[in-house]
Amino acid sequence: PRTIYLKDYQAPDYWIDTTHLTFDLYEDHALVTAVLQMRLNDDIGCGGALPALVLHGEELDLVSLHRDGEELESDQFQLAKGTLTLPVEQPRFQLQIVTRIRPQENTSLEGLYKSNGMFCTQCEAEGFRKITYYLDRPDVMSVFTTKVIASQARYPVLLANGNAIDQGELENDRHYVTWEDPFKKPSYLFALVAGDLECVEDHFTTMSGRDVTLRIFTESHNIHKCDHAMVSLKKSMKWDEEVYGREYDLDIFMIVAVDHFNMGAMENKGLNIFNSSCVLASPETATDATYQRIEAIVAHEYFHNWSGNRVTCRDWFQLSLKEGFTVFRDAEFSADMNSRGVKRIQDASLLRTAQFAEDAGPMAHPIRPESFIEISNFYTLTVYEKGCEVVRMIHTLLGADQFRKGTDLYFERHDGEAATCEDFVKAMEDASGVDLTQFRNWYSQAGTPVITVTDRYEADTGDYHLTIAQSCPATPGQEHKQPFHIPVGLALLDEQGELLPLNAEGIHAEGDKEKVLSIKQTEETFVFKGCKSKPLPSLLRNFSAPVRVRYDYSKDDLVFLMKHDTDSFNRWDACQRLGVMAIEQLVEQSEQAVDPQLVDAFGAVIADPELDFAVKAEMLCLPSEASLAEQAEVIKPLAIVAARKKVKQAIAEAHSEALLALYNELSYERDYRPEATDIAERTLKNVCLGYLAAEDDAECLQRLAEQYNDASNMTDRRAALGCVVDARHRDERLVERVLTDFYDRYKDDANVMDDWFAVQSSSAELGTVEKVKALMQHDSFDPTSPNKLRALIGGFTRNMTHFHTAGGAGYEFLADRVIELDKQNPQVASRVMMPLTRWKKFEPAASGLMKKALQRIKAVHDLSTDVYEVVNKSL
Ligand code: BAL
Ligand code: ZN
Repeated sequence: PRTIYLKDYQAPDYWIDTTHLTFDLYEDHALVTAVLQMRLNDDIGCGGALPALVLHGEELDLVSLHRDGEELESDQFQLAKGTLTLPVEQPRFQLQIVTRIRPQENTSLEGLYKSNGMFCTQCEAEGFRKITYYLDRPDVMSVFTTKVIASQARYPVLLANGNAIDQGELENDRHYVTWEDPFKKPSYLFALVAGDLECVEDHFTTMSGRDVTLRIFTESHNIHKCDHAMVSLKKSMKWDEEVYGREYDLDIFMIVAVDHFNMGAMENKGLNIFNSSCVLASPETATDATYQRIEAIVAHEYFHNWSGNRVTCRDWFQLSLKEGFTVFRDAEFSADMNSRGVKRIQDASLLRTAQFAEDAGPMAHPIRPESFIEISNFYTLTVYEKGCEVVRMIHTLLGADQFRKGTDLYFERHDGEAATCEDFVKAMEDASGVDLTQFRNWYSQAGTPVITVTDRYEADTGDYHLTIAQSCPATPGQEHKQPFHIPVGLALLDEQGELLPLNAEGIHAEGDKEKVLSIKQTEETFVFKGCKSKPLPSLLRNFSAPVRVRYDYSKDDLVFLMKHDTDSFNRWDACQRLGVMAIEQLVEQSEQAVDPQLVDAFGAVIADPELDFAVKAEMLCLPSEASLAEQAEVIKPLAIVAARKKVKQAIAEAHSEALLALYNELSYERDYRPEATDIAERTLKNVCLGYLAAEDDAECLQRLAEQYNDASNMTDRRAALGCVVDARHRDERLVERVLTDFYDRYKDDANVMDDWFAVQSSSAELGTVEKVKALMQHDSFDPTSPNKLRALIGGFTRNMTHFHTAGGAGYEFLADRVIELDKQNPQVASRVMMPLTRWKKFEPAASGLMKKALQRIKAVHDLSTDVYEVVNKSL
């Protein structure tokens, strides 16, 4: 396989002005006719001779090829693996290409395929080349017209991008619909759907008064689960007008839910295709977390209409241009719709747990990678979530008003174009006058920077010296890094816990109590005047940059911040730090007692009457196993699980009365609403339930069974199920009973069944490798469904107890699945193998066996580029 480099980017030799597609869909194949108006790119110097045209194409049967109406014989063009090359005689010409494809046999779920009897597409990043020969690259933007022809009885609904302009009936019970998308777009935004679907319809009036029809399509049995997505869509449309001044541009906006989908959702112009798990919800079948995820993803895909579709990416190295920006947009939207503090905590927590791990692993890459073998491997937390943080830092450094001027300028300059990350940063700079020269290092350098903070107080002068030093560990191919431009949110707390005015030279707006320091040097010192005693710094407030902070906080300091800090994120972070300290201590010396200071501090959080429920729930969650693993020098999986469990039990036992009182206070009957206040109460209630389940108390099983049985919504039922499965004094019969009951209730709901598999495979009690193997044979398990694979296998790889402690059997099981899956769906295969790539961080007993499993995968002949790249980079 070939490595592709950003530095080798060249503009295409030809443009495609218009693309007319006709799809004739049959039960065993589809015929695709593409009529392309081609034009030489005048900007490339070709010295008189016209360059040959090289089109991308994979897994296609070429039926015929015409150039300007004349059929080309097979000796007039060359077909090679992945390309079709033909000579060109005129700077403008028309191509007509007919290909035969087999959507029914397409298991990679890239291009055109079938899911539950319906035809659908996924073209990002390079799936369009499995539909027809084309210049399948994002800088080639074309106006598409699509005619879809199929059996009227089987596929009454025929959809494609844009507005429907024609439809009619044909012979043999066939019918057609023609769609026209007036906006130029790259092929990765193409979409088609044909199926027996129902839809819910609504309308939105845009800020200029245009009426837009909104439709969400799904199979008829799920039609009652579309309301939340529709509400979310309308909120998103309004928010984008209010916050960014961006209006929707077509007459219709459609979402289609499909069960078999590699990603969460896809922003195809006017026709978003969603993994059904990210669109369908009812109180009985979806948890609060699912409701919130749906709101966020509907918004994300909708926001792409501007940040991604109207302005797209020049090449795939620029993926973060659309993804980082759009994640930032959806995160701000969710913060506005829900609890801003909790949204920030959850996003920062995900970044620190999973993206920091990526940065520290063999696949580490900058948010704008410099090379790749397979672009599908770069739809990563780095490109998306760290990319979002980079955009957020620009927002922080510029301020909201200048940032908005920057986005206006960016959209104005690049509407209808394929742009680069550099174009985005330049627009921000030009609109605001803020110099972002050094800031660009965030785009080109991988790794998680570390800021090390030291301080000194001079009692006689009242001066407080704060020194911030930065460094960044080496990452593959990047030994030494240039310093980053880092916004560091800061406040200083006095002995009473009040914020002090920040009076220091070089800091504008003296007297402010909160400040974002703009750090550019390897080391910088600030001297704050007039401090009556040594202040306690609150650092990186609101997680102002994606960095690690090293400051020598004592436990007393952390308890103080938990109580007094006005920044929700730092208050939560103080809890996490204290939790990490206590658990790490037990990982090293398991026989020690649990730190009483931590137990008391958690008691104070439980009892705090002032604390907002949503933040309280977050603060009471101990650091996750994954987060503890990320922060460990050497990962000792079993010791982490045991230590965390011991701490949780100690908190539960010490505060059982208070936890029960809070649980009871929050357990009252109410109709389900996915509103922030209700979600906060349910979350806190179920956090309490989790602690109560860790108690040495026979009543607890009774309570779990009651909550499970009486739950009026999935959030409460699912929380109880999780607790029953992993309760301290499990009752095997109760476990069996609730799992069977859950199955019986929801067996017809594919998305809930995903969770039924995940709850078992991820369980420290149930999820043995034998159990997972048995579940793979279950009637409800579908090995062709990415959701099922992610639930069962992904759940198992998150299961620290059984994945890592079966004498290597867990790793061998995963290697077998990867090898098997690679033939079927390389994208999913490459994803599920990721946990093995972290082998170097594990204690020797695990590490050697993980490596062996990777070596076995590497030895397989004919690996996909997806798996090949990951396995080779990790060994
Ligand atoms: N573009 C792939 C799916 C998403 O990020 O929206
Ligand atoms: Zn996206």
